[in-house]
This record gives sequence, C-alpha cells and structure tokens, in this order.
Amino acid sequence: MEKEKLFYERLAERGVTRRDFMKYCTFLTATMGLSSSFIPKVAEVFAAPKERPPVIWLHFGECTGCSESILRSQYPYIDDLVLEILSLEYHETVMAAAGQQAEDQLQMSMKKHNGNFICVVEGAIPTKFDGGYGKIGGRTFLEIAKEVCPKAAAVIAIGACATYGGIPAAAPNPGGYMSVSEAVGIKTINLAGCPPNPVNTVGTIVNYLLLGKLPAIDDQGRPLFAYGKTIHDQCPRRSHFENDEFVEEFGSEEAAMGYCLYKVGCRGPETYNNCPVAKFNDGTSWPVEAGHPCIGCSEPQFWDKFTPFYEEI
Ligand code: FSX
Ligand code: SF4
Ligand code: F3S
Repeated sequence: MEKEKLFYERLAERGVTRRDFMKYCTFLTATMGLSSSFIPKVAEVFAAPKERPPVIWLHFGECTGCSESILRSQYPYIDDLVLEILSLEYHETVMAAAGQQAEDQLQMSMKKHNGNFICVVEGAIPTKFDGGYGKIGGRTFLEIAKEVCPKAAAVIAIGACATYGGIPAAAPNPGGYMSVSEAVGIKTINLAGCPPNPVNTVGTIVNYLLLGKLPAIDDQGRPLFAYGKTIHDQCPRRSHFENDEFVEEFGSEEAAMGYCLYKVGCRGPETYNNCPVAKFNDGTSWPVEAGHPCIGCSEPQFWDKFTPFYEEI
C-alpha cells in the first residue's frame, strides 16, 4: 500500500492524475488483448512492482528512433513508467556514465545478472569485414552482441533494424548488416516497425511481468497481440478500398476526402501491425490517418521489398 501511495504521489508531482494513469492502463490492457478485469493488475505492475527485472539495452546500427519514440512520448510520464518497472542497468542514450565507466558498467551488470537479465537490442549488426562497420569502445557490434545476448534470459529486438535488418541492411548493404537473430544465431522476440509503437514495447514487458512469460508470437517472432492482423483489415479507409475509391495523386480532392491510398503505394494489405488501433503520439494519429500510405515498416526486408514507395506494386 505504502509503495502504491508513493507511486501516485510521484505521478501527482509530475501533474499526472490517477485518472490519466488508469486511462493509460486501460488502453495498454486492451492493446495487450487482455480483458478489462486485468486493468487493476496492469496498474499494479507499475504502482507496486513485485520485481524489477534487470535490463541491458544495446544500440547498434540504427537512428535511435526506437528509444526516442519511448523517451519523447507525448505524456512525459510513459518513459518514467518504463523506468519504474525495469532496473535499467545499461542504456547508452539515457545513462550518465560514459567512456570506460560505461564499459565497466556493462561488464559488471552482465556478470551480476548472468542468465537473468532481459537484453533489449536496437539496431542491425554489420557482419562483413569482421564486423568492422560498427564499433563501440574499440569492440565491434558483432563481438558485443555475441558476448551479451546469449547470457540474457530473453532478447527483445526493437525496431526494423534489430528485428530484420531494416534500412542498414537494404541493398547494396556493403557492411553486411543483419538482424540480431541472424548475426548472433539466437531467437529474439521481434517488436517490428521503424519505429515500433512504444505501447507494444511496454505491453511486451508488462506481459512478462504480469504473466511471467513473453507474449505469444507469429512465425516472424512478432507478438500476436500487436502484429496479429494486417493494417488493411483494421483501416478506417477500407470501405473506400472496397468501393474502388482511390487517391491517385497527393493533394487531390480524393486525398482530401480520405479515399484509399492503395494506388499511391499503400502496403497495408501485406503489413501486420496495430497502428490503426494503437496509433502514435499517444493516440494522436498514424501514417494512413495523416494521409500517408503505409510503407510496410514492420515487415521483413521492408525497404527492398516495398520500394519504390508511392507506387502501386
Ligand atoms: Fe531502425 Fe531503431 Fe527505424 Fe530508427 O533503434 S527501426 S532506423 S526508427 O531507430 O532501429
Ligand atoms: Fe488498405 Fe491502405 Fe487503403 Fe487502408 S489506405 S484500406 S490499409 S490499402
Ligand atoms: Fe509502419 Fe505502416 Fe504502421 S509504415 S508505422 S506499419 S502504418
């Protein structure tokens, strides 16, 4: 009780009411595909965490958009919530340590939590030239990933780059960039998307804390609660597709009327993700709602497979 009271006091200090927080928990519970009876339990994971699993968060070849999408969340408290439920041992973007101190911290936390920590990875791993395209502290990404990932209880790959190679692995790919799973030879849980929706990242972690296991996945390693349906099957423009009402040119009258974006390159029919429901920036909008076709960012090899963008294929 005391723990919970302090939690709500901390939220209040940041101007977040209990009602705002419960609203977020309701949204998160629904996104995770759980019934509303789980809402109080989800709230408890944040307010009175039984355990805070140690997390080592690695960055390789990427734009840091995945971390940014969580840290720059519109409600500033979402990032704090993530920190409430995790014991973040190492994360280059947010940690105060730098240089040798940071390297020591990585080694120390790996030893201390061997076999028990969650490893979150952002970014693809270059494999050509002995991994020479990417180094941290004099060691290649490949070397670091091979050392850290196998010691983790679970590896969560975040973003298109870590899950399937993403833009770094797009042709001609001179560095031989690969997904974490391919480069290290391990299984990862894949939170696909460029960037993935933060609610799916939080949902995966909360699922682990609440139910003691990672969520069920599809054959591409993606949690089914978030990637179980195509964009097309959840799209509010679907009736226009069925009625042959298409946008043929951006800026046109049809575009203003919110017609289907298939003919200007929408890859929604082949893309599995929950953007139409989860939306971005805490429910503000998502690509198709903003008038932009889905470019298939949560599918394997999306860059090579779906380009040229803006054309029907
Ligand atoms: Fe890739 Fe993420 Fe796109 Fe960027 O870490 S999925 S380029 S949003 O930052 O990896
Ligand atoms: Fe499908 Fe895209 Fe058209 Fe939506 S805009 S109905 S996802 S093709
Ligand atoms: Fe990506 Fe398509 Fe969603 S481009 S963000 S999967 S609408």
